[in-house]
Parts: sequence; C-alpha cells; structure tokens
Amino acid sequence: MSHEVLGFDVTADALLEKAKRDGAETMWDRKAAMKASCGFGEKGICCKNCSMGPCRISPVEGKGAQKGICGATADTIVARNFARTVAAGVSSHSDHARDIIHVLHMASEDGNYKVKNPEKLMKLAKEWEVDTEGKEIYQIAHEVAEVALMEFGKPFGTQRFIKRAPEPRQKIWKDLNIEPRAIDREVATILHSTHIGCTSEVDSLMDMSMRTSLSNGWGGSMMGTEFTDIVFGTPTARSTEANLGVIEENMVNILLHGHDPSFSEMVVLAAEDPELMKLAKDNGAEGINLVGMCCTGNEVTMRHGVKIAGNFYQQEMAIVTGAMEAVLVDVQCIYPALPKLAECYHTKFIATSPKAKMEGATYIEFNEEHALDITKKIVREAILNYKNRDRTKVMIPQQKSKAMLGYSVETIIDHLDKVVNSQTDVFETVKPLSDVIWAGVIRGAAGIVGCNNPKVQHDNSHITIMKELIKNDIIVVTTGCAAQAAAKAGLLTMEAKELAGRGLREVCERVGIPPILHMGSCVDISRILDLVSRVSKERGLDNSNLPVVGVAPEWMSEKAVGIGTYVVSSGIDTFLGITPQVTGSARFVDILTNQLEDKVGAKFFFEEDPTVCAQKIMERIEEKRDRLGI
Ligand code: CUV
Ligand code: SF4
Repeated sequence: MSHEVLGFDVTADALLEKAKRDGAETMWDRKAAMKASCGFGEKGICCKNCSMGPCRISPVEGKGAQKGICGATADTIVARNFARTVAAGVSSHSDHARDIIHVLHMASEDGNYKVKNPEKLMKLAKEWEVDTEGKEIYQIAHEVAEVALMEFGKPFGTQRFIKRAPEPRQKIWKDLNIEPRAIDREVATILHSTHIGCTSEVDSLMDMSMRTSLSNGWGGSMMGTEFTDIVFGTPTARSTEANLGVIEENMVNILLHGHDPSFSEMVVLAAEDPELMKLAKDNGAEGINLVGMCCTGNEVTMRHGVKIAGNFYQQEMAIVTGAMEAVLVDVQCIYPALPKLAECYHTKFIATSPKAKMEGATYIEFNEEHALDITKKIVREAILNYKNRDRTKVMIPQQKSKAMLGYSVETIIDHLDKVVNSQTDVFETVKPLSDVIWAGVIRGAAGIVGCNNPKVQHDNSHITIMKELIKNDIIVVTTGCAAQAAAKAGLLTMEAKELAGRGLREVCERVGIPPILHMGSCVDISRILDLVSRVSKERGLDNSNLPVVGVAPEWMSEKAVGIGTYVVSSGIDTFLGITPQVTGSARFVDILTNQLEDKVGAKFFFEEDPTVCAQKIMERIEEKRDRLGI
C-alpha cells in the first residue's frame, strides 16, 4: 500500500511488514481506511462555530452555498479557522512554558529541581529589572518566576521579551497594534472574536492571529526556552546517535516521548540511580537504555546526549521493534493509538500528565513535588517488564547515525569567539556570523523545523531541502523533528561539511561546527529568533532585511501554524511544504502569501515539492542580498 511513500526511510519497510505479521495496526492502515481526506476541511471552508451549522461552503465559486447560515463567507470562515488553529498552537507551547516556570518557582537548594544556570537567571533578572541586591539565588529565582507567570495573565502591558526584537520590528508591531499582551488574554480574545457573530473582517482576523502568535514567539515559547535553560542548564555541544538502531537488544529500553523536560529530566536522573541500575542487572539486562523521540527527545539529547530513537512518524515503529519495555509520555504529539499498539507487545505504555490522560494507558501521575520518587517508580516498572519481552517478536533495525548537537545561541557564540581576531574584534557577539554572510562566504541562513506528515515521504522533504541548501552555502539551523531527521541522515556531523559548498565548508572547518546546527525542540525556535535578531541588531537592521528564511517542510501540528505565524510576523519569510487548510479562500491565501509582506515585511510560501522549494528559498535569499547590496 504505502510503500512508495516510505521509500526514503530505510527502517520502515521491514518494520511495517513485521507490524502486519504481529497483527499490529499502524497509521498507514488508518490512513488507507480514511481514503481521501475531507475536501471541505482540507480547504478550511467547514465551519462548526455554532449549532445552526455546521456549514460548508461550496468549493466551486458561484455554485452551491457561498455563505454559512449566518452569512459568513468562505473568507471569514477560513480566516476564523486559521485564527483558532493559531490559538491552539500558542496554548500548547505556552502552557508547556508555564509548567517549566512553575518548576523554577518551586526550585530549591535541596529539592528535585535546582537552578543549574544561575548566570542566565541573573541576566534575566537584570533584563526584567528584578531587584537582586542582597538576595540569595533561590529567592531571585522565585521572584523572576513570579514575574514570568504574570506574563500569562497580566491585565496591562505587553510581553516583556518583545524588547529583544530589533527596534524597527518593534515599531512595526506597535504601528499595526499587534504587540502581544498577556498570553492567556490573546488566546481568550481570539476565541471570543471567532465566536459566531463577532469578527468577520478578514484582515482583522489575520492581525489578531499575528498578535496571538507573537505572544508565544516572544512570550511563552521564549520563556519556555529561557526557564528550561535556567533550571536544567543551557545546552552545549555534544555527540549522540540517532535512529531506531539505538534501541538495545540486551538492555531495558525506555522511550521518552512528548515535550516537557520537567518530566524527562527526572527520568534521566532516575535511570542513573545505582539501585535501579543494579535492579536492571539482577533482572538479566545489561543496563538501562533511555531513548528519546520528538521534542522531549531533543530536550534530553541537547543536555545529556540521550540517544534519539527517531522522530514523530517513528513513534509506532519504536514499539513494533518489540524491544521497548516502556513508553513514557507526557504531552503533545503522542498518537492515541499507542496504548493499543503497545498491547501487541509486552510494552508498558505509561501516561503521566493530567493534561494528557490517554485511553488504554497505564496512568502514573507525575507531580513536581515528588518528581524523582515517581520517575524512579516508573523506571522500576520498566525494568521489571524486561523479563516479559518475547524474544521471538524482537526486530531492531541496525540503522543509526552519529550526530553533534546542543547548539544553543550561547554555544554558537562560544564557537564563533574562537575565530575572532583578538586584536581587532569583539567577543561574545554574532559579528563573525554576520561578517561571513555579508562577505558572501555564506549566502544566508535557513531555519528548518517541524514535524513529519504522511502527505509526503517521511523525512524526504527535510533532507532534500537541507542538502540542497548547504550545497549552496546556506547554513541551516534546525529544531524539532526536522532536526531528528537531519540526525538520522548523518547531516549533524563534522563530516557532513563535505556536502556543503566551499564557503560553508570553510566556515565549518574554521569554527568547528557541522553545516546544520541542531538548536533544540520546537519551543527552542525562540533560540532561532534570538540568533536572527542579534544579527539584525548588530547590523542596525530589521529581521526582514536579512537573507534568512524559516522552512517547515513536513509540518502537521497546530503548534506549527502558530510558529509559522510568529516567524512571519517577526519579519522572516516562511516556506511551508504542506499547504495549510486555507485554500478555500483565495483572498486569505493572497494575504498569507502576498499581502503580509507589505504589512510585516515577510510572507508565507507554499511549496510541496522539496527540490522546487529549495530553489525558491535560494532565489529569495539572493533577492534579499540584492536589496542589501551585498
Ligand atoms: Ni514539538 S510539533 S511532531 S515534536 S516537530 Fe515533532 Fe516537535 Fe512537530 Fe511534535
Ligand atoms: Fe454556520 Fe455561521 Fe454557525 Fe459557522 S457560525 S456554523 S457559518 S451559521
């Protein structure tokens, strides 16, 4: 059935065959059962915002229903649906950030959670004008956390981090009245405005979508990154391995899947417990093998080098190997199908978050007060399950690749400092990066991010675009499942510089970095915003002037729509490899792919063919260079 779709992924075919033998259902069976996806939904012209409907607009102009019962046009319905998608994405990211901030708020010298990066905390305290005089570090931590928590619901003012944006960008936001206010307020307001009989004006819906998305990009998401670094440390360069081949034949395998590092970090700690390691040995295993998937996998690999089992699309395959003692999940991007799939094997599927209880799962509620006790209990469950593994049902693919990752902005700047001429140059800036871009040694930069989507070949769009860009001297930074695709393909290695053009290759050699830099999880796209904005500020320009782009080749989640919108609103063109559900309104498509440029200096591009997409990215980058006269 689906094999032509999977041709690119070398581990998939055999595992899918195995799933069939094992009587295990996968997404491909369900996709086949789904037949074609809903044509109205696909175009975004189905509205169920009230119970006079649902209403669906005829996709053929001038024929059939052109308006909902209330009179909403296709334009309004598409724009409203888009706005609600943004709101859901913003909520997910920002609510995740809220949890991390609560963790800092409860951090203490002798508790489970500590301040691992006091310098970053002090910097933030200063930035936010929190008085630190004569206070000990945990008091400061709690006060800074409280200030951050107010960012979600404060009645007045705008997000604190928007001051980090280049000044021309701040002005654009101010003039358009899209400076983001409290995060929860933006989400509530947009849900209000998209209620029946509220906003029907399409441009206004777009503006509100931008403002809401910015409350995440320069609010929730950015706080998520900052506070995660404060509590668990800022990532530094390290090596790991990626793909299903990291699952071990003779170890207790535990898969971490989801997003929130306040859980996964504690699992990492639990797995290092000597008693539990001994228990694993007593149960006949050689040890405990933690492996990660999706963004929580990115979080723990960036800080501990935990191996990457795979990305979004491989979540079922990891179980089909038959060698997974436990799958531990918290929130987001976890298939509801997994608990049932786990039943085909000995695998224990353990849900841990009250925000994501899952049908059919074993539920062991995680709470931060007793974090380590709970994760130890969970790891113990996994260990005790090792003896139940049916060896006749095990098939672990051999494929795995080495990868270098952990490139936070701080780590990138550390690397750049090494090439700074100590006589003439300044340290601790992105100047060397902007210099090589201006000199044309590197033509520009692309942030390649996002998920997998079965509408296209797994990982193929990510890898095709990445290879094409580095070959043409465009440096790539990456997060999320795109980063894991790069890791599996061996593109996060020093050797990958051989695939780069001459300019980029030289930069990689001098600075000692791979041509593609893994910057973390989806929340860490805020690191990319930070990096780009530093270059803009260094040059006295706006983000929209720079030869940089965002790309989401295989995105699927509401979060991705929220991200794409804040990236564009931040002045960075964004290329989408999957067309969003907006094509039922030619006017809204024109807003996204054309008119936005006049407003915010950047726009969306829809291009599903990865080779053509790479071509368009390069054209756009050269266009930006021409405009700069470089
Ligand atoms: Ni948060 S949002 S599939 S894990 S990148 Fe991976 Fe990243 Fe998309 Fe989910
Ligand atoms: Fe139909 Fe309007 Fe109700 Fe939507 S809000 S379901 S278009 S009547």
